[in-house]
Amino acid sequence: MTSMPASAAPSPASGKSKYTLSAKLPDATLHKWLRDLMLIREFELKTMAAYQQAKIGGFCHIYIGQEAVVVGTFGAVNHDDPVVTAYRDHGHALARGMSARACMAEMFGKAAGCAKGKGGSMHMFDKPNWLFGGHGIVGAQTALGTGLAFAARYEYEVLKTGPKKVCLSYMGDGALNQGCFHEAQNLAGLYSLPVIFIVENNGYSMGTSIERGTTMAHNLCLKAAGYGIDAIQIDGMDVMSLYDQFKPFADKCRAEQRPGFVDLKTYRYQGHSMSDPQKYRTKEEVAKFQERDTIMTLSNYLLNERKSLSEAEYQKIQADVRDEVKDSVEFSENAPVPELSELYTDVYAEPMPNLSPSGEYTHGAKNPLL
Ligand SMILES: Cc1ncc(C[n+]2csc(CCOP(=O)(O)OP(=O)(O)O)c2C)c(N)n1
Ligand SMILES: [Mg+2]
Repeated sequence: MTSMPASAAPSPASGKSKYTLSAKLPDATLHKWLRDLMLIREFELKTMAAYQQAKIGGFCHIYIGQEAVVVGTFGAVNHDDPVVTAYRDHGHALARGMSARACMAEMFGKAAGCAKGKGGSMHMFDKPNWLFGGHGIVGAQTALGTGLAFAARYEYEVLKTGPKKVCLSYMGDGALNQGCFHEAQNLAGLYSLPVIFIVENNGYSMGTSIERGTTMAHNLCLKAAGYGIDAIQIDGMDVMSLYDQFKPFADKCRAEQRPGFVDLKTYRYQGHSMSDPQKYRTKEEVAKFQERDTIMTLSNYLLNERKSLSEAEYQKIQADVRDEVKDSVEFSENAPVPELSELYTDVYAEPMPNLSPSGEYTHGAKNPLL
């Protein structure tokens, strides 16, 4: 699967744009979105190739088809709004600003990787870019997202050290059934925490379709209603219309410091992981979603409707992202593995005895929460 050349895109039906907020964004922003989408796609294609050559080990889940989700939702929030996600996380890392080198080297198990080569594909972490992982336990990250939102609201309201933030907590549709997620929603609703649970609803949890796995699959928003959480359903295949719907919702969650829930309909073109015979769906079903591919739709809009991008500029972006990803593979191949001594570091965050009743840490620092 390659990103489709713009020339293959159908002509727009009419001269009038169907987009609202996103159409008002500067050319540079939309061109950057296109580049990010194409970078993620190219990165994933080369990841698959490296995996097949056994240069990458462990579990590996490809994001192709879902790229619009991260590009459109990140575009609607600030860079210092915290983000946490599940294991299908390469796209989140790249769209947040992690270098292709740090992301690829992590999968190659090299010391230059974002988690020093100790995490692999499922554990992309990037503190400067406010990405708090990459987590392999289905649903577990929803509790972390709720905690990040608690911290953000505490900093804003109590400590008065930060701006009003909103935390984006991504999850797969399979996580809807995890107890942890329901506890997280309950606390978020009860304490009014600014966390947006974004369900990347690609229709399948491994080989189980959403209809076979969860109640009210036709209207997931009803699940959030039980926790007093506002919810919306968004088509996540087209980055611009996704942004148009998500932006006001995220703004409201930030302004009111309230949680939100988004049923974001998307689709993965590849299998669940690198070893998936995909017996549970048809080629026709995959093709139906590919007809609405976001790279095709956005490049078509920029080339033919908005006319802000030339065919040559489009080709240049394609060549640039190919170079960037090729460089990341070469870099990762040649980079050193972690030192043996690294086996014993980063195992525990910072081992520390319990807090003393007086509110002092045993090493002397005052606990700010007491
Ligand atoms: C608690 C837990 N149970 C089971 C698994 C095994 N498992 C790994 S991925 C996965 C499917 C999750 O699907 P979904 O949440 O829809 O995410 P997607 O792969 O579609 O992005 C399962 C069941 C796990 N990692 N954690
Ligand atoms: Mg899924």
